[in-house]
Amino acid sequence: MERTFIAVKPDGVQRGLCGEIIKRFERRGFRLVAAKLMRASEEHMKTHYADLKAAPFYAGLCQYMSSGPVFAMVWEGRRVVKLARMMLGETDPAESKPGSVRGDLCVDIGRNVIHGSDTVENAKREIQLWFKADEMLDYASCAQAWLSE
Ligand code: IDP
Ligand code: MG
Repeated sequence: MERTFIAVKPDGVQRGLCGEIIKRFERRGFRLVAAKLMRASEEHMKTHYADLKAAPFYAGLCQYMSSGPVFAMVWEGRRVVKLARMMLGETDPAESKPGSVRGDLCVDIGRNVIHGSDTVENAKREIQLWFKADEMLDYASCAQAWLSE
């Protein structure tokens, strides 16, 4: 079973979108294994976005991400990394289809309300960065038998 790291960014938390976003992942059939509201430091965000170090928006991005509470989550399910990215939409809300989180809930690439890991490998790295092993819960979901054949 695959896991991915999803975070409601500070703009999403401030705009009251945590519930809306959780709802979408729950009803798709994914299982929440960890969640916490936290204020990330700029250092933490620099590590998280290390691959974007050379981007012109890197400094502003790390400031924005540490400017208020982030709702960090780990979701589990079959092909969850890829399916979650589809649910997020494109990085730029203007390119995101209606029905996606970014296509429905935001307008600006610099305030695009949600983060989701882009590969299984990055998901592992990000989950380790944001959560300790004992913050993730293993439990059986009663829906599991009805989600896949
Ligand atoms: P992703 O979040 O869809 O994976 P990335 O390319 O990994 O997109 O970029 C990380 C984040 O950096 C984006 O979600 C967005 O918040 C921000 N970002 C990306 N491109 C731009 C830009 O051109 N201007 C401002 N912010 C950007
Ligand atoms: Mg990315």
